[in-house]
Amino acid sequence: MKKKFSKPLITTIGIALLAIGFVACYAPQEEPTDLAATAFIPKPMSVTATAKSFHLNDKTGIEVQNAELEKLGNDLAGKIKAATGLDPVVQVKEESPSYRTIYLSLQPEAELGEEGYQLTIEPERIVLSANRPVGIYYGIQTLLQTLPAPGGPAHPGPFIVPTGTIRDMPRFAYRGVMLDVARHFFSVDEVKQYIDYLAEQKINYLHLHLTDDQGWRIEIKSWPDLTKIGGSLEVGGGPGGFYTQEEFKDLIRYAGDRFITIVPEIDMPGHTNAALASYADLNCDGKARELYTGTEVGFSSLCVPKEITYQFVDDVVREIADLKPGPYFHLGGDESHSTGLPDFIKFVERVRGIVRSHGFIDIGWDETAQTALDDQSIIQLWASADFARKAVEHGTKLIMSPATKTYLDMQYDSLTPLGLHWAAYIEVDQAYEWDPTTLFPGIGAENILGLEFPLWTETVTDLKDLEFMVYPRLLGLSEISWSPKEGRSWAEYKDRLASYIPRLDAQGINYYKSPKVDWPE
Ligand code: TNX
Repeated sequence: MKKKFSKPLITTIGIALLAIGFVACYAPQEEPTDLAATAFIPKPMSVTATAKSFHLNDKTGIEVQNAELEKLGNDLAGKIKAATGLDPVVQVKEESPSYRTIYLSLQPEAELGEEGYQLTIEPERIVLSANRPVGIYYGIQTLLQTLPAPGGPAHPGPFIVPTGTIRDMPRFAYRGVMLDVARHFFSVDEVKQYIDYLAEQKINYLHLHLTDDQGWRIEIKSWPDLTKIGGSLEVGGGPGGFYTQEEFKDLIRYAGDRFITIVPEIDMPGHTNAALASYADLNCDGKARELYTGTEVGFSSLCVPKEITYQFVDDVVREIADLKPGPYFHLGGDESHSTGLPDFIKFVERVRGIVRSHGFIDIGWDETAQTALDDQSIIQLWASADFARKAVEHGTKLIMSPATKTYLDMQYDSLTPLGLHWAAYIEVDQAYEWDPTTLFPGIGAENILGLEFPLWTETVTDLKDLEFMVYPRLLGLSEISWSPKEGRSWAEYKDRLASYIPRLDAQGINYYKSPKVDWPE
């Protein structure tokens, strides 16, 4: 017997089919994605992929939970525009976020600490939460790595963001780089460009080596000849330069907007020829030195017995303190080969007192661990594990900059056109395959405040040179300072690095094409 369908049933089936068709046409095409396969550098603490996608398109807006986050929302909008051409609208929205938005919110979660964040990407929305704005800032850097790099080729979109959850926080509190602006001067704009790059890797300190034998680079109003004379040249005899105090404040602000703190260094008592050439009184014999444009070290010293030396140091530290750079002041103290050891100790101890009297925490190169230390100072290890071990006996914390691993001025190999090799040749794999907590017996995680990657500039003259020495090593070094140690391997990292490289290309960064990496075509 032929069964007849009732009319209402046919109608219902028809509507159902229409609805399925509608959903099939209008639901976003769900291509499988893998958030865990994204080439994040530094690698987040944990990534859980859910194999769907968020479509970033011209309907996507940015919502922020309160006015405090509006600036970060605008930053993110600007970065999305640079990466995709889209122009998302930013709105404050206290309650639950709308569909198709990227939502930034501050949510207390003790486990994520001061700088951590959680990024939850679902097809409907992206939620970025953290305890503090700095965590939101770092989450933004991670999110941006799921999108094309700024400056890349035009792309109509939608931009597919793989879904899942990222929970992330840094391994070390101090993640720094040092730039020597004394051997070769770098302009405010060049330093700002470097700061922009550093922010992408969640670096939070920029140590500026402001003075050396070849140049004095910061205006000190009570000692104007420091820059007038001492700032006039650089290595090789070029015109040098210096930052006015206004320019320096501008740099502090610019870095601060990117959650980067400037650490000023005035290197003393050695590495001071530029000051000794500017003021005859600072010399023990009362005679001004000639300006110096070579690259030798260890020949200059402030005059330890003279009282004017400490008046000078006090004026310099006070004027820099007035610019409010941040909590740290680096007093140098390296390679003071023409200062006798008793004088060196006397000098560093007195200068440390001056630095502290202006409210700073003092940092010194590892030689300064030969003085009477306490747990308030910070020692920067560059050459001597013995000095560093002496420091940790007093509870002093370390910034780890072992020259054999972290010196960005070391050549990659013997053919590298720039750089030095007195410490080592440092190939891209060697800069990555080490750990600060196991490198030296007697120095462990509990002694380490963080890491810093110095670029000395005897051979580095401009931003393109800088990029070549810094990239790609900085990427791996930043990962050592940010990401968990567990599971780190060169074999895994080198493919991720290769996948990350188009981001450097898109930004026009001049990086070293190491034979250790299979570069993308
Ligand atoms: C040693 S590292 C120095 C610098 C040089 C550098 C060159 C350190 C604390 N002092 O004066 O520029 O080597 O690699």
